[in-house]
Amino acid sequence: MYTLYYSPGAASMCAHQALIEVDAPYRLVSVDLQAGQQRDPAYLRLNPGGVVPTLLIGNVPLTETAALLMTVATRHPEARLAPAESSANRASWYQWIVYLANMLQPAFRLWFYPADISDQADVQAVLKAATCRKIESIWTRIDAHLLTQGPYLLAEEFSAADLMLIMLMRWSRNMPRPATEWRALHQYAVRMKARPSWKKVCALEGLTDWA
Ligand SMILES: N[C@@H](CCC(=O)N[C@@H](CS)C(=O)NCC(=O)O)C(=O)O
Repeated sequence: MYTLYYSPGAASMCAHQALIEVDAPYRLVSVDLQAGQQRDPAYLRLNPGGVVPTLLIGNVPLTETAALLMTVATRHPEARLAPAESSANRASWYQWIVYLANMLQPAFRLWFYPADISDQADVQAVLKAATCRKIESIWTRIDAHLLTQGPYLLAEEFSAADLMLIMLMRWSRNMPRPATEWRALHQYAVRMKARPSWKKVCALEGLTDWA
């Protein structure tokens, strides 16, 4: 039995969608980020960083979105969210998840939480502008990849890496240039949003803002 500590649309979303895809029994626990519940001492014992998501596997807490995603995919091989162990796609799968976790997700962290770096409004403005350019350059790279090697990150093989990408694309919806303004990314979003697991995770998390 899994327990996912989540907040609607936050980094927990792709792990939630993965749990739906693998059809595993799980329980959701809401963490109200606005109310600061992520800093409650009881929650910090599970996730010392004070962020969502946290996944309890039995009673053992696991943190870091990419780790949750890879763990759920690997524990449920029949759902085929992870390519076969020794396949070439398995290596690409690690590469894409680590790329998204190392390069794109931290850029979004700076975009949404510039106060992590500075309390000064002018510093935050410069940081956000630079971060916006960084995120857009990543969309350009992924768009070019999908254009020639799509339709998914691993060509014909849908995987957990796609769950992470579509979540991160959704985060750009209110940015000056959302990810869907890139042609291949737009088509990719249409494809990904048609998945029953996407519709279900949005319904369960009450998300109606990226139809
Ligand atoms: N590296 C962490 C980052 C998680 C993260 O930044 N989560 C955000 C929501 S998307 C959060 O909990 N923010 C609340 C806060 O920082 O107070 C992960 O991948 O799990």
